[in-house]
Amino acid sequence: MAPRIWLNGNLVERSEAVIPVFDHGLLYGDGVFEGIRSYKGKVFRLEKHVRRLFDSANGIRLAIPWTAEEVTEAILETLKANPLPDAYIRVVVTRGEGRLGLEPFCCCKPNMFVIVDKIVLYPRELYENGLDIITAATMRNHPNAVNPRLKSLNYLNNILAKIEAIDAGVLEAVMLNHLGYVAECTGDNIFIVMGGRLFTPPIAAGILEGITRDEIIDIARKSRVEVREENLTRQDLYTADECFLTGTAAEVVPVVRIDNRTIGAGKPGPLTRRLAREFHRRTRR
Ligand code: PXG
Repeated sequence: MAPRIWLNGNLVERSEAVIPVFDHGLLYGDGVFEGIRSYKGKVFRLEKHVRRLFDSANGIRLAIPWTAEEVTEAILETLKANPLPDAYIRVVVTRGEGRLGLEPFCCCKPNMFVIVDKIVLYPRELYENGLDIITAATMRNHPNAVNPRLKSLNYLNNILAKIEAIDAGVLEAVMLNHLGYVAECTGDNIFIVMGGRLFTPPIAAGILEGITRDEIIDIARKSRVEVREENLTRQDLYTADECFLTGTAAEVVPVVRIDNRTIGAGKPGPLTRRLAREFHRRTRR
């Protein structure tokens, strides 16, 4: 069955799901989005994703003309129309159609759409063997520019870092912030294990407050693993016992090489495996 897209209140065929070329989401990347997953037909942490969508919109002074309940309903309705056991849900709200020129408030009606599809970010064997990543020269957005906490439609900065990764023959890149500390990867948060403790950069390092990140912190603390949100340097990554990435699409991905330095034993570590297993359990129950 062809996918059906929710567009401004209607479920339409893919060929009819079109956005005008004068939409500022397209002209200027002026808009926000969410990437959500469902497992066995049940949406994981839907409330948190909807809240973050509204927080992102608020950050760019975009008033979503639907309530949080209506957005939630739209997501569930689209999922029902596209029955996939494990789905990826993309919610996008653009500034809407306007004139040429940056002025956002001439766009009087935001466009919103919801796509339900499949997503595969990394090949299956990488979850067993671990990922090889690099540090990108492109730095993460300064928090006083477009704050990385906003999931905006303007991901070019991260795309530039992703291109660096691809050029280097790997799949992902870690980005540093304006102070040179580790921020996050292009679409995932980063964690390391050192001496049995879990470390991850704080939100103030200029990162997206990942919903998977929160989940992993919670799982670790509940199993009495000490978690520290601290500034990390590249050298901290190189000397870590274990390293892994977290994200809605990627879930928990072990990292075994960074800038050609082998991390720990060069294979996914025991705490990484344990946290990944528990995360898997939480998403499917
Ligand atoms: N950092 C960045 C920059 C992200 O874009 C994460 C961290 C992880 O956050 P969550 O809340 O997902 O744990 C993200 C999330 C996609 C896609 O289509 C990207 C993300 C999530 C889902 C899909 O590329 N990024």
